[in-house]
Amino acid sequence: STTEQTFIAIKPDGVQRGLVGTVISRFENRGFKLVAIKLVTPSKEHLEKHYADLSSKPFFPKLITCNGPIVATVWEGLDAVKTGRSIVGATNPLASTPGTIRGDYALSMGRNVIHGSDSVENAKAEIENWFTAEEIISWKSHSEDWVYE
Ligand code: DAT
Ligand code: MG
Repeated sequence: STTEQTFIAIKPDGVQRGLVGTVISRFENRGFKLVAIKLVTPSKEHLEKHYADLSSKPFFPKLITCNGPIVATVWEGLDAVKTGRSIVGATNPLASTPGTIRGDYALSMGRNVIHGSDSVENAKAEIENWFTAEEIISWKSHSEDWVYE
């Protein structure tokens, strides 16, 4: 549906490299609506919760190491989760197609610039983990009738 939401975060490497505007532009340009955004330096506990599914992986300690601010965002639109993942690209940037964010701006797994939710269910949980209900803004975009027929 056109009100599906996904959690997209620009990771510390993306923030450091000045890719915040680029990432936001790609989602805006595609037609998605920004409904939440903040710059935040997450705690280890917060990252542990975010990456809980991966707690048994050998690279988990690295994942939950706080190495600077991230930009947390929520985007709304048609098929936002799946389309968001296709904008993000494959987990390993070397396997990401040019035209995706990782395929255009990254080379290594631990520096892959961006996070995107992988299912509607996980998106809901991630949005809740990063934002309060009041931080999710409901608004009507003037483009809506021109993005959707
Ligand atoms: P994605 O970010 O594409 O959803 P994921 O959820 O499987 O991928 O993993 C989360 C992050 O963990 C990923 O963006 C980069 C890191 N990661 C995943 N697999 C890895 C691996 N085999 N070695 C090192 N880092 C890895
Ligand atoms: Mg993932």
